[in-house]
Amino acid sequence: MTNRAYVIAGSEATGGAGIQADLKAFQELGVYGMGTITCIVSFDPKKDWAHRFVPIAPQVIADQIEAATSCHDLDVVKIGMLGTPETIDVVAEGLRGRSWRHVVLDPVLICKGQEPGAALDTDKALTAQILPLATVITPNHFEARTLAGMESIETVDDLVEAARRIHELGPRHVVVKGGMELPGPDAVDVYFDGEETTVLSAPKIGNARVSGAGCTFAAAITAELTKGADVGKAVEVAKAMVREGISHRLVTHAPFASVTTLAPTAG
Ligand code: PXL
Repeated sequence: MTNRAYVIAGSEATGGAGIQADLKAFQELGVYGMGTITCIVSFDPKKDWAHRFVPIAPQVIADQIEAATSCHDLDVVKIGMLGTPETIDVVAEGLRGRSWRHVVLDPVLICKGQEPGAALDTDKALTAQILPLATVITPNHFEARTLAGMESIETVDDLVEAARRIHELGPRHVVVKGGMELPGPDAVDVYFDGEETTVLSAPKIGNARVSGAGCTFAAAITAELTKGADVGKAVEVAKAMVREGISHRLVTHAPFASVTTLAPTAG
């Protein structure tokens, strides 16, 4: 396990999403993982599992980035939930301080439980500061609508249009995840590399969103890029892995199931 992958993301205390899912995906795909925690999310079972959100102090984030990047030669990083404009400032500065072969951005836009006003500032800061540094971005349906400025995304053509618009914001590789949100029997993702569009389609499993699927998807892409795969191949492996993880999801006491992190089986 000589390939090293890095993630800067939030902790999600139930283990389904966030940096917990990221590090499990890294391990499962055979890369050595290390992480910088940006915030701590603890769902509240007394309040319908609402998000309790605590940001980590910016200096502590800077310290973690310093420790990880001084200890290891890293050239691929995944960015997950950041959560506040202050966090975005310090992470953007950390990223700018070195050259990356790939920055994989899962643009986690709004966390329930945050002040709506603060979330708006956070979305703006993410778009202004982190998006231009990303080489790969993996927005879900809601994030794609927000970033592309589209009122609705209902068809595969809409997904393609969203991917093209988001590409113009900077990232060379855009994967828009249709997930459960598009009508029809298939979960459809669209990958656009600036020239070619690839539609990835697989039958939906169940009819509910599964916690941690997006985190695992971007983490798996990151792990594969670390090992030298090209983005198209990395996206394929990630889609297969999330499918496997959704079919083996954990039923929990919360109203959502949690993805498990299993390497895709051959074939
Ligand atoms: O799945 C999005 C996500 C990412 N990161 C953290 C989270 C969540 C959703 O709850 O808590 C830390």
